[in-house]
Amino acid sequence: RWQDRVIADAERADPQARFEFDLQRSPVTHLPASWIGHAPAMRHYQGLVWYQRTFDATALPRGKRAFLRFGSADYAASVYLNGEAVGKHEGAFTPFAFEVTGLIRTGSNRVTVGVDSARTPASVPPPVTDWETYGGITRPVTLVTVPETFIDDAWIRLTDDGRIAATVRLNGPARDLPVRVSISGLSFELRGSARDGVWKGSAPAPRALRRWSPEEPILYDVRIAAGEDVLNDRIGFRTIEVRGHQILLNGNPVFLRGISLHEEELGRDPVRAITPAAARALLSEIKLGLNGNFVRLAHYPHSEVMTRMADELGLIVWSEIPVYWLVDWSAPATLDLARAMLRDNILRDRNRASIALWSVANEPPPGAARTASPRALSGDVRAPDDTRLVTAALLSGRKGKVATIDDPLVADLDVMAINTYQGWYTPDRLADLPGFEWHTPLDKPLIFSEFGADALAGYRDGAADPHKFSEEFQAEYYRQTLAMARKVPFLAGMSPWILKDFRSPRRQHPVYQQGWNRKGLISETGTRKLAFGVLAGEYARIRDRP
Ligand code: GCB
Repeated sequence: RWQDRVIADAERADPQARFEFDLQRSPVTHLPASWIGHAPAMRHYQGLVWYQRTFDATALPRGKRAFLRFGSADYAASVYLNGEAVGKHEGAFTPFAFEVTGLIRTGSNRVTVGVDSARTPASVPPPVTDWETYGGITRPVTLVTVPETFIDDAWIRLTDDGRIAATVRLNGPARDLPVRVSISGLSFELRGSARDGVWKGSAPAPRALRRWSPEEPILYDVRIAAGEDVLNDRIGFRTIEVRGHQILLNGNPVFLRGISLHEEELGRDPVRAITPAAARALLSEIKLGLNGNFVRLAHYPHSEVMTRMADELGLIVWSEIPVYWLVDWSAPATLDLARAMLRDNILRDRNRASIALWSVANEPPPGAARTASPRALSGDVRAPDDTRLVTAALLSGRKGKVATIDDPLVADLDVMAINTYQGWYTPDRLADLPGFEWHTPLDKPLIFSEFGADALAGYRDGAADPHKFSEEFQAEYYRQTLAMARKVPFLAGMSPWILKDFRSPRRQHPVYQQGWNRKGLISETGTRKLAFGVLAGEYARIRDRP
């Protein structure tokens, strides 16, 4: 399918020729998109789809290099240009780029991509998840042209001791180029010369620097120049650290008033097309509607559009890789894959001030064998990024009304995080929830990274003891769970499950779910349920307390 030929021409030239395929006469679609956006019947298709298009390129000037960059492809992709294989990638949520300098032609070029959405138990994530697999080329594809030696990576940040630091990595034959980092509006500049393709520099942050925060999400225009290459970015500067059981933003304790979010836009038929407008609509519900300052981007790295919008709107972000439920770690390649995802997520996003937490796992099942891999991942974070906190969403032990944070992984984390569903997945009465006690032997901050209950928007039940799936039940569940949360002295934040009802093929209750997980505080079309107001009220109270 990736041959560089026009099938109709081949058939005309040789009337005996027959092919199993003809991509040039296949249905046309617009990318980025997911299977379900191509055709509703493809919603649950798990397997291979071929894409092909031609594009014109002007002659690549001497000394320039060209790359094909994919924002993401779900789940595995093989890329071909003009009949030649250029590379493969596994993992649905991180970007990848292949060099095509020697292959790109002046004039017409043919790019062919096979995308396979099927996963195995050793995939990350494994086949069973509680969300939709949006197979396809779900984020933009770009042809990037750069100088022969270019800035491959530039990490610009504020350090805990008040300096602005830059690490710049070059790719190409010139290893010792002059490097210059400047921040407009601050008359700040760092200059130096790369050694063997790497340059590190720092200087005290100017007094005039205004730190990024949810209240003042200030971003600066930063210019990074090395040799002939220039990168421009918009970057905020802040510090995030832990002291005892507190999280400190810019040195001050902050309580994370958040909610979880899947990468799925509002509307009756989402296709996972995260435009700036779609991201703004979702994140504004959190920031303005819920009085929030925090979002857990579950359960995988979201589109760059989302993290950039969080920077702009002022929301602290939890970012995670899809180490979810039952990953089969028996093949060493699986841990390598998860490590690559974590690294690529960090490299993509470490200039985003909004991101405060890297999460390495969600509800890994108990057992020594499964702890080893998340533990290795938590150890990986600090080398590429020592300016953020490491966490993982775990389950707790329980005896009667005492819950104990006893997962051995917490010892490796900066911030403990617990998913808890008492009163929804357990027979506990809602009125008993405030009587729960939380224990931990460690002096670390805790986030309730999930709690929630399903409600179908519009299903109202005015009885004294409302039914599950009613808006009243969900609202009461929130009231009682929040009453429990208020009594946890080491609680530093929460991201209940979840802002919006989201597609999940495993949620098939014929009346209440019909393919949607209904734990949203808003419906898929944005209707706010009663519990929305309960959480918004609690967050206003926390925000305004002296
Ligand atoms: C969880 C999972 C999340 C599910 C949620 C639920 O613990 O982390 O992915 O969607 O519970 O609704 O059961």
